[in-house]
Amino acid sequence: IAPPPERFNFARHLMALNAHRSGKTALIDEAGTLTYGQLADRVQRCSAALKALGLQREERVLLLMHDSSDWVVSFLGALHAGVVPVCVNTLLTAKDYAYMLADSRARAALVSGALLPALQEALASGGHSLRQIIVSRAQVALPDGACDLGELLDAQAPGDGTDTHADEPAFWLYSSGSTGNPKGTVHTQANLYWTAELYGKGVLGLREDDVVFSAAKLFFAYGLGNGLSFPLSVGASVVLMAERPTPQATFKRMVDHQPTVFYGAPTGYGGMLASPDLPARSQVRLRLCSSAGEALPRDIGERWTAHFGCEIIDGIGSTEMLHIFLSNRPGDVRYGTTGKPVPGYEVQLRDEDGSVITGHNQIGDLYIQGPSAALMYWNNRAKSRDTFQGLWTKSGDKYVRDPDGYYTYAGRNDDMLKVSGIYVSPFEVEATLVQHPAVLEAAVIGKNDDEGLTKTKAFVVLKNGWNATEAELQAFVKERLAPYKYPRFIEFVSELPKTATGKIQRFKLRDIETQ
Ligand code: 3SK
Repeated sequence: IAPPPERFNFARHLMALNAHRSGKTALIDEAGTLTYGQLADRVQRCSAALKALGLQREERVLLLMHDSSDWVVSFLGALHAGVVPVCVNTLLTAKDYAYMLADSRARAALVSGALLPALQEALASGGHSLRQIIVSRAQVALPDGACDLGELLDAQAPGDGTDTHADEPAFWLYSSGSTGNPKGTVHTQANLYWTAELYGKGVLGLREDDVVFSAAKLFFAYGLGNGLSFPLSVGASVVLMAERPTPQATFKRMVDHQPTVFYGAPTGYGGMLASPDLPARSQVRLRLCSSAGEALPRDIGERWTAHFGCEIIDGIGSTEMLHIFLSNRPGDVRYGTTGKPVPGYEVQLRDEDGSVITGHNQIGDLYIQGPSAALMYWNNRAKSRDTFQGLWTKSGDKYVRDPDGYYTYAGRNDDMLKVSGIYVSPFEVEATLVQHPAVLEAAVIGKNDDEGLTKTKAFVVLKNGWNATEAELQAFVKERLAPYKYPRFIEFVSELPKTATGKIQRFKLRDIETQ
C-alpha cells in the first residue's frame, strides 16, 4: 500500500475520493440524510467557519457531540482547516471535561445541545475559558457567546482548507490509564489513512455498496474507524445513532436501515442475543460483523453466527494505534482467539525480561509496530516514553500464541478493567467509594459473568456502627463518576487482604472470585 504524500489532508483526501459520488447517501441519522456532495460542502463551510472565528492551524477545539452527521462534519471540517479536534467521550462528568479543556487548552468547543449543560458546568469551575461555543441541534435558547452550528454553516462560504503535512497533529482521543488523568493521544492526518487502508479495506474488505452501522461511538478510536474513516474511504453509507446502543435501539437501525456491516463490542452482542426482541435472520441484511473492546467469548460468536449466518470478526486495537492490529479474518474465524496480526502491523510477545518469545503457548506482553501509532501523549513525557518505545508501542495486554499463529487474550498487565469495551480504573472507583461516610475501605476487581464478560465488583469494608446498602453505594458512585464506572456487584467484607506494608492484594480477591 502506497504511503500518503508528504502534504496530505485526510478530509480533502476523502472529498477527492468521493467527488464522483456527490448524489450518493453518505450519512443517515435521526435528522435525515446527507449525500457525499452535501457532506463535502458542509465540511468546507465548517473549515472556513472555524478559520473565520479566529482558530489557527494546530489549535485545539473540543468535540463533545452525540453521533450524528454534525459530528462527522465537525471532525472533518476541523481536519480540513488544520484545526485539531479533541474528541471526547459523551458519557463523562463535568469534572472530566474541565480537566480535558484545561489540558488541551481548546480555544472553542463543538457541542451537542443536549451536552451543553455539562460543558457549561465544566467551564463554570473556572479552570479554562473558550473563545467560542458552537452548538449542534440546540434544544433551548443559546447562552451568550454560543452560536448554532447549522446557522454558522449556512452563513459561511466553503473554504479551501489547509495544506497540512501527513505527519502533522490532526486530532486527539483521550485514553485512560489505571492511575492519573486521561492522556490526550495525538494522532496525525496519515494515521486515519493507514487504518482505513490496512483494516477497513485490507481485513474487513468494506465495499462501496455497504451500509455500515457502529454501536461503538465515534469518540472511541474503534467507532471513529468503523463509522467514519473506513466507510467514507470506500464510498459506503453510514447509519449514525445518537442514543445509547441498547438492544432495542440497535435492532431498530438494523431493521429500518438494513446495514450490511455492523460493529459492536462483546457485551452488546451478549445483550442482543439475550433479548426477546432479537430480529430474525430474514429481517436483517448483515453480511459481516466486527467486535473489539474486550475479547469475544467463543459462545457469543458461535450463537450469533448460528442465528444470523454471518461471522463476527473479533480483533484488538488501541487508542494509541488508532484501530485494530490483531484480528480474525472473514472466512478464517477462530472464535475464542483474536486471530493473527493485520498485514502492515507486526506484533511481538515479550517475556518479563523483555526478550521476544519465539515459541508457542507462553504468555507474554504484547507490543505492536505499525504506521498508525500516535505521536505521543500530550503533556506527559514519562508515559509517552513508556508506551511509545521507538518503532514499538506497548499495549499493556498479555497474549499467548498457538502453534498455528493465532493469538488469544490472557489479561492486562496493569489493574485496568475493560467493562463493555471501555477502560475502568479500579483505583478511581475505590477512591470514590471511600468518600461515602459509611465506607472504611474498598477494593475493585473484574468479575466474569456467566457469559465470560467482565463486570466491576467492589469489596467494601464498612466503618464500625455504619450501614449502607449495595444500591446506595452504586448510586453514590454513579452520581460522581461516569455512570458506566459504577460497581455492578458489591460484597461487604470485614477486611481486605493486604501485604505486610498495607497494600491491598487485589490478586487474592481475583483468586477467590475465580474459585
Ligand atoms: O478496544 C479495542 O480493541 C480497540 C479497537 C479499535 C480501536 C481502539 C480500541 C481501543
